Order: sequence, then structure tokens, then C-alpha cells
Amino acid sequence: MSEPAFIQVEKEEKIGIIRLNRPKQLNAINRKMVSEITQALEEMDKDEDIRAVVLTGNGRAFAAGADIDEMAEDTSVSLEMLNQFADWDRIHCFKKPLIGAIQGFALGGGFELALACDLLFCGEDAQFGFPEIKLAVMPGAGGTQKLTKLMGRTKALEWLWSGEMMTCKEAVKYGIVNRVMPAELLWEETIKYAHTLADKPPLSVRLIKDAVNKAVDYTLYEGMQYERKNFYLLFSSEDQKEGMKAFMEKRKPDFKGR
Ligand code: CO8
Repeated sequence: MSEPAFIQVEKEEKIGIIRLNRPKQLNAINRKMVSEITQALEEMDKDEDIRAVVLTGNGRAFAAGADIDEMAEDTSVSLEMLNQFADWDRIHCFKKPLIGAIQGFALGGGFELALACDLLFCGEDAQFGFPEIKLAVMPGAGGTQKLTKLMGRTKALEWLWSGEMMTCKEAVKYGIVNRVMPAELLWEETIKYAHTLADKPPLSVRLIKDAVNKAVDYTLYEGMQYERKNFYLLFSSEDQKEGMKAFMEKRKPDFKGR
């Protein structure tokens, strides 16, 4: 990947790190930034050493939304021709665990990017919301769909129509956020958690994510059939033999991701 302009990409042992890096604009998400995130994720998906990825923002916000300056002159036709959501869709194809470490604002497209993560850890200063209605638009990268699936139709409508920000405590109550902690502990705790996940057998981690994602859209019957296929699949891995052998030999397993 050539040097990205709007994100920073790092690797810490088995953890990939992506930092949104437009702090002066509160990490407002422009199109180039989305394609940089997508490209970084795709490279990390292929990197066998990386077992989990943490996504965060530099400065006082995670991301205050899509870049309003960039969108202001768009038309329906220009948006259709740009097909910018193809990049957003690719974020959802990422197979490894993606953990969001959220500080400050996660608004509009920034909230949608947070909702594209598998787990969200946030500092006590985090605030989430969809202020699009104040700009006479609406969420476009999955916000209406994901919020509704998380909190139910009536609550989602209330938040989306008001455009107000919810606190991290409200976000926990609605099942949006996994953990809230003092802002100064956010990074340390998120990385610590990512390392524990990185030590788990990677194929199990991956196929569990795959099956859980199906639960959102499939009927219970379809989901259970799908789960079964993934369950069988794991029995052709070396890690399954190693995991069960190590249990019987009363030793720590050594998982290779094969
Ligand atoms: N776009 C562009 N610039 C922004 C954005 C943004 N979304 N948010 C903040 N900035 C800029 C400000 O313009 C300001 O720049 P400057 O210093 O040059 O004036 C700088 O960041 C700092 O912001 P503020 O001075 O406003 O900081 P405050 O602490 O006073 O306020 C707020 C913080 C409340 C977050 C305020 O900045 C704000 O309301 N921002 C806009 C929030 C918003 O409306 N977000 C939704 C945008 S629309 C959207 O996300 C649609 C998504 C559709 C799908 C994705 C498609 C790509």
C-alpha cells in the first residue's frame, strides 16, 4: 500500500492498527479515507501474522461523520456514478475480528464506521449519533438498518429523527457498545483484549464471526444449517486436532491457524 493520506497503519505483534488521521477535521471521513481503510483491511486480512485489528481515531473524535465539505455539491447522479458505497461494502467483507476503540464523537458516517466493527470499546467521553437529519439528509452507509436491528424500530426512529447524541452509557444499554471505560484506559484495555483474541484459534474466531453475521439476516433454521457447515469445517483443521489433543494431554495448545 502506498503511504495513506488520511489514516495511519501499524502492526503490534499479531494486532493490526488503523488510526483515522484527520484530527483537525475531527476525522471527517472523505472518500479517499474510506478506500484507504478498505485497502488496509484487505491487506491485513491476507497477512497471516495478523489475528485481529483495532480501528480508532487520532485526536478528540473517532469520526464526526462523512466529510460535509466533500458532499455539499453532490447530486443523486454524481453519487450513483461514484458508487462510493462499494468501498463501504468491502469493509463488511473483512473476515478477522475488527474492534473499534471509540473516543469522543462517533457521528453520522463515523457512527456507521463504528457499527461496521465487530466489538466496540469506548471511553466515557464517547458520544454516538446520526445528525444527518439536521443537514436534511439521512444515513447512507447502513445506519438506519443497523441501529434498528440493534435497538428496535421505535427507539431507532426516535434517535434518527432527533439527530441527538447518545452517551456511551445509553449505547451500552442498547447493545451498541461492549465496554465503557475511563478515556485514559481505552487504548490499553482495547489492545489487551485484542491480544487475548489473537491467541485464540484463528479459524474458530473467523468462522464464529461468519456464523454470527448470518444470524442477523437468516431465519433460525437457515442460520443453524449454516452454523453446522462451519462446525464441520473446523474438523478438517489441524488446530482442532491440536486443541483436543492438548486438552487430553493436559497441556496448553499451540494453534497455527491451519
Ligand atoms: N465534515 C467536515 N468537517 C467537519 C465535520 C464533518 N462531518 N465535522 C467537523 N468538521 C470540522 C469543522 O468544520 C471544524 O473545522 P474548522 O476548524 O476548519 O472550522 C473542525 O472539524 C472542528 O469542528 P468544530 O469546530 O465544529 O468542533 P466542535 O467541538 O465545536 O463541534 C461537532 C463538534 C458537534 C462534532 C461539530 O463539528 C459537528 O456538528 N460536526 C458535523 C457532524 C455531522 O453532521 N455529521 C454527519 C455528517 S453527514 C454523514 O455522515 C452522512 C453519512 C453518509 C454515509 C457515508 C457516505 C460517505
